[in-house]
Amino acid sequence: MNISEEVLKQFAGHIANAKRLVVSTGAGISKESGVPTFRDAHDGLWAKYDPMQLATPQAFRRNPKLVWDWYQYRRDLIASAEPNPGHYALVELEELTPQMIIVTQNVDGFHQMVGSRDVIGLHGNIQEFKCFDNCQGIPTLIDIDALEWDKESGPPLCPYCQQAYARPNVVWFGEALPAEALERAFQLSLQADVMLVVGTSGLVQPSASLPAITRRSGGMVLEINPNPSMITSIANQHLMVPSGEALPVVVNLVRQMKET
Ligand code: BV8
Repeated sequence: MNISEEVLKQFAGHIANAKRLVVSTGAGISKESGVPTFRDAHDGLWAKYDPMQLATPQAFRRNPKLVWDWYQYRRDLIASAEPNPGHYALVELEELTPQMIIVTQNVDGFHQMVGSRDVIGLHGNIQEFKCFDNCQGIPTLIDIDALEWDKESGPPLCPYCQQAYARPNVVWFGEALPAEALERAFQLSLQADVMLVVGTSGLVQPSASLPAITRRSGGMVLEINPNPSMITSIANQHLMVPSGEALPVVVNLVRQMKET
């Protein structure tokens, strides 16, 4: 990693001194697990589709099988992938900084899988399913493993209303984020003295506004992303390194600083 020890120590020092640390993650933290990010070109059959055109209620209404199959493809990708050293480093960081919270845009469930204790999922969970009409309340969760249906035909019908289809329990473009999760994320961003932003392009709102909230309320924004993003211009410091490499090194320095 061609970053000087001095720069790394400065970056880690801000985190070691944080009193109210929020870590905001995007698809980039799962890239080294082999899970393509939203902006990556998907391969094969899905290469010709733009995720932005598929992750919408309109797309699902228009062609439920196409959208259902795309999510099945992504669930298969996630099932064959493993959390990477970046996810595990955040578990260690949580042990060093107990009040740390992770706010993630990701739907792959990797933070929860590796044992991060306090994770706010802003965009839902690709492994969960609900009734498209939320016929029993918001959300009407469905256990599709308990259902029998012709898997080639696309989504099963909701077993409760038998009218609407089952759909992934994720937030689509044009849909509101879960109110409680979003409110908590806003409050935490307001109160944070340090927000560590890892692997997000900062393009998707309202999640992308969280670092600016921290900055505006006097907090510090630190970024880990091998590329510039929409967050970079408001970051106090930016490590242009893949998170799977950077996070273990930074967290190890934080540990040394806290132990001295
Ligand atoms: C809403 C779940 C309102 C589904 C996703 C202003 C305010 C509010 C809304 C809007 C607004 N402007 C526009 C909108 C509408 C829209 C929006 O933001 N559009 C954008 C694109 C212009 N927002 C919405 O529709 C949101 N809804 O606001 O509703 C409302 C209110 C009340 C009532 C009704 C409606 C809903 C947005 C949520 C969409 N769902 N996911 C699914 O996954 O299928 S978003 C999805 O895309 C992901 O969850 C993720 O959030 C996003 C992708 O972003 P990233 O995670 O950043 O990933 P990306 O690929 O972009 O970038 C990856 C980064 O990683 C890159 O920077 C790369 O350099 C970096 N990287 C690569 N390798 C590594 C790495 N980093 C570290 N290490 C590496 N190795």
